[in-house]
Amino acid sequence: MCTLVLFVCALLSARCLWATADELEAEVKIEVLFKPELCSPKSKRGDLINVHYDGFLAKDGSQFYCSRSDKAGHPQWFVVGVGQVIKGLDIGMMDMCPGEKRKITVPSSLAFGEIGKAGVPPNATVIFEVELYSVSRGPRSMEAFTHMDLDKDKSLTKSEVKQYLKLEYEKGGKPRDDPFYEKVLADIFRRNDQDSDGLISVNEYNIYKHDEL
Ligand SMILES: [Ca+2]
Ligand SMILES: [Ca+2]
Repeated sequence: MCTLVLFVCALLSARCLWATADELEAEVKIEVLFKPELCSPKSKRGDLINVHYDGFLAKDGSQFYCSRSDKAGHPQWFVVGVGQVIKGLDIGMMDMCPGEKRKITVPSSLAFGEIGKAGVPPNATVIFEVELYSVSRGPRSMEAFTHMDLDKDKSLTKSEVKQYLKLEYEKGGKPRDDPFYEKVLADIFRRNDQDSDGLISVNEYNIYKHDEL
């Protein structure tokens, strides 16, 4: 049934764009390994999340990715639900709260496809073990942008984003040192500062519609 749906999509790609959300979700298997008693806030499309994830091949359990050792071992930041990670993770990390752990099984079509990547052969089903640390509500809302844009010049400098992150971490009772923030900022700017001018403009920031907008 799923295979058929994808096949039809390949033929009718325009329809596919509109029709697949529910169909795709059906293909990602989510097992909740741990859920905190107080499970809030829950991740939604457009939220900035901070997460550790380990990737394994379904066929033999071998590990191909570990965010604890790759990229200097700091948890990864990304905006969920907008294509910054493979589709299977975008789908599998919805409605997830800080502290929650999940095992997410993703078919190859929603992971690395027919080509694969280093450590992942073609057409491989992959499994991610994911631990979510934080959910920043609506980082793509203009309200959040205005809040971060301290000098109101409609663009975000690294120091403006840094102050925001510091506050977020301090609120969470986990202040960090400067090298930590520098790594996180480098990550955020690499993904979002598309013209590499060192600033995140309104357009660069607001390219995705948040559910609440
Ligand atoms: Ca500014
Ligand atoms: Ca820019």
